[in-house]
Amino acid sequence: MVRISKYLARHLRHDPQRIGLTLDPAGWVEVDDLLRAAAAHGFPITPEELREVVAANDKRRYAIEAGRIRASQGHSVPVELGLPAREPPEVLYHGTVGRFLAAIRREGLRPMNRHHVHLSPDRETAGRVGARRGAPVVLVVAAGVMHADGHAFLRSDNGVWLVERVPAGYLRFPSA
Ligand code: HQG
Repeated sequence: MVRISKYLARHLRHDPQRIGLTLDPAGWVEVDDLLRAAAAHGFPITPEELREVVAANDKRRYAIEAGRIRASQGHSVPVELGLPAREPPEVLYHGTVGRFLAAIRREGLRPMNRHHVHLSPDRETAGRVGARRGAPVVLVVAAGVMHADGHAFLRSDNGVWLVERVPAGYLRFPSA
């Protein structure tokens, strides 16, 4: 399951051309085309396996609709997910690691290789995101104030909050 999920992430978020796929402007591709392309490139996936990965994925990374599939967020290729802008909660969280803090204090949060900065609705989730890279550090984002100042917030289908950047002034860093 994890292997298939990573394969989907690679080809639905980052490198569809590698297996000859083209995503539509909103990131969708026909399920049949995906399965054919994967098989032709030495990674056969059955329709049952695909359904299971999509349904069982704890983070709901992928959505299937009307015979098509897309990644819910996290793209590096240009896609327009068509998510409505919404009012965020007063506070959101970002999980990172200590070695990035000096740059983040200087530049704020930047999307790096993705389209957006990813923010979590709670500390625990942010902690897990940070822990992918080492001892997690959780930053508190003054999302309500940012929104009032005119920054647009989107929420992906799987509950991740997305924003273009977070200027350092809206961040609270842990003391010590
Ligand atoms: C850091 C996973 C230096 C930022 C997770 C992060 C999430 C800076 C890294 C989702 C910086 C980017 C996203 C700056 C930000 N200077 N470093 N100015 N601004 N950073 O992976 O938020 O498994 O692109 O703190 O669970 O870690 O893909 O973002 O450490 O939901 O579904 O640069 O990815 O979900 O890393 O993770 P990422 P992220 P999936």
